[in-house]
Amino acid sequence: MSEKVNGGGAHYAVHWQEEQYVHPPASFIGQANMTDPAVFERFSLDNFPECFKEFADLLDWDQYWHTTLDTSDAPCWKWFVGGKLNASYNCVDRHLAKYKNKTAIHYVPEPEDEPIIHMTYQELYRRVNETAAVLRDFCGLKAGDRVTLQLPMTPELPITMLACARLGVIHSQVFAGFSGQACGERIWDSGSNILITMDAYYRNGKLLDHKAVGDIAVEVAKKEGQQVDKVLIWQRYPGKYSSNAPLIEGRDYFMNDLLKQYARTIVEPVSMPAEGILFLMYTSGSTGRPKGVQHSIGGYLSYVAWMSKVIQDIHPEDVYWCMADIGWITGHSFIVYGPLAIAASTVIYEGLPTYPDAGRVWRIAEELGVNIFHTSPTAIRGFRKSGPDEPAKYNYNFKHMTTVGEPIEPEVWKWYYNVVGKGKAVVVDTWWQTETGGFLCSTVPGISPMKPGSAGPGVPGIHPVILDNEGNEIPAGAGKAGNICIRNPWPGLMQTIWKDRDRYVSTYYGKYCKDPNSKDWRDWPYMAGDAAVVSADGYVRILGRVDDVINVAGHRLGTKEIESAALTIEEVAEAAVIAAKDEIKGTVPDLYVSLKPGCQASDELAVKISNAVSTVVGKIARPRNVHIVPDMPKTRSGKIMRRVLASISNRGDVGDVTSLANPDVVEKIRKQVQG
Ligand code: 6R9
Repeated sequence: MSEKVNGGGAHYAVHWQEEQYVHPPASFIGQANMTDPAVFERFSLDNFPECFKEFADLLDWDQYWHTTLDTSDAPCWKWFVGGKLNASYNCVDRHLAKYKNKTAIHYVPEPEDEPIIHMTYQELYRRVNETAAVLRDFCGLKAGDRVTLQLPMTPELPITMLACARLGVIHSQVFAGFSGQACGERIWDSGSNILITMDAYYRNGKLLDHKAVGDIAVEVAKKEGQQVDKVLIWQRYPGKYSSNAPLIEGRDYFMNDLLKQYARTIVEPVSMPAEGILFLMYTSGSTGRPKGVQHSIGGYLSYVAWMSKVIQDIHPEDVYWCMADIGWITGHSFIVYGPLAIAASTVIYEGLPTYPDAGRVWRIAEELGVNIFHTSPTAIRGFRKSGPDEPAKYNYNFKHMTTVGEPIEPEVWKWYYNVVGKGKAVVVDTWWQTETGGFLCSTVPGISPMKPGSAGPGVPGIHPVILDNEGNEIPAGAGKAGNICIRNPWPGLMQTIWKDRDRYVSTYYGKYCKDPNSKDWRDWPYMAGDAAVVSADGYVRILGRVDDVINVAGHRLGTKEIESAALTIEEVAEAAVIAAKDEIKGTVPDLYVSLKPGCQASDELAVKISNAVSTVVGKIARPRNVHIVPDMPKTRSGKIMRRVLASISNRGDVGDVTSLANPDVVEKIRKQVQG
């Protein structure tokens, strides 16, 4: 197991400074969308599941539902059964009457001499319709088909997602920074025969060739048995091709050319069942291939809309900036679907927060008048390091800030609050996952006080519980860590894993469901895979993953994926990756490998192994170090002791290793790594 946090009841000492409350300013409460503490009563388990009607009522339905929650196929929950709606209609069309001239998307390109685009709801409507026309009439796509997108951070990404949603087509967006190999596997798993990509995009001052990545993806998918018939290419500069990759006739098409035939075409939104599938989002699990997390239309959209309104506290007149990439769940839920469902103005930016300099983010905030800001601990640590005094130089005013993706140290939280927020903004620390669609734990900013380093209680409608390894509840305030579970299902929860119901059931319910035939939701606590402690006031502190997943800069990477990549190198006999502590990124992968007999360790070989990881998985998975060791520390039954390797990387205590099959190797590795 990689840096395993004990989820089975280890004692957790709470430091005094982690238990301080910080109260939201009156100026925030005065304008907040939700200030009534009765909301928690309204969403108590006594009112479950009917309380979630309040979520669904934020949407426009073509046909109202008859059953709030159907549990007959437990644990594949069906929400708002009988209801029909369209997600694209809810995010665009319905706002036109009131907001057609309001900005839907502010787009900030990386080169600072390129103009910022302020796309109105009317313009978004036109572009979504025309794109949907291409997908329907040129590609022949229809409801239920899957399409893989590997688009960078440009407006064409949300436009393409909404065009799919308009037709009931299931989109599967793969993070643009992922390798062609990783994208190809996801094309294959989802069974897409269309890939939508872009020729190039900017990052760190360079225009990266992205079409070439798509070509590899198509080849990989083909080898796996999935034919891609068409590759649609958006152009970073419409009318100009910014890639060196050759175009394949009859397969590759420029969107810009296709769209000409569909100018001003209106595509009627397809009325979809609430339980239809909106999108797939692949995420890393502990074993094997990444899993296609499957999200519904009605349940998911109503969940993210309510959370955007109540936890993000977005009003139509706000300028809201979530710095995540839309290729991750945070971007799907809290850049695109949630904010647009409630007629927000949402900011998208290309490139890095610190390029060309540490002032970029605050300059954008000032120029656009951003007042709600959303980012990750890794980004905050980076801001603090590269420009600790930078925010004060800019004239922006945040009233609300979010942190998401990994635990935030109380010290980092305080810098965020005092320096970025200038002591005037509330902070919500939102804990949730790809699988959960939207937030699980967070304070309600207009009601509850904040506690640095603690996500807070369950959001309204979410009832967390901490269980030990035997399934006993660890009471709040016991100071003991355990596995955090949610007692009840909720509308934003994934429907299943695409094509793999068994994996869905075993991963999230295998440990704690006592009766797999039960149709009662009370028998199916959802196990998140994180260790946590709850203090006496019900505030949850997340400690980290309990499975073989490494959280690098807020992104989930499966240790198995990284290790399999290392094993593609001929000389490598065994590979083990662990999470090493990092000042900025929280944790980063450290890779240990042993070689086949007769093979020699060398710097070149280490580089070759490292390159294999970035080619197969993606650059974000590149190991900090590749340690070529004489042998792996192993138990007598032959299991690699990743815990021991993690202690060596993190300069901690390796503990008692005398029961290992090869205790002597531990000291050799320690000397090699620590010097
Ligand atoms: C939204 C997102 C999920 C994993 C999750 C946990 C970690 C997310 C956190 C947090 C502490 C927070 N995580 N938010 N840990 N505090 N506020 O990040 O989804 O990419 O699926 O990752 O991230 O370990 O289990 P995803």
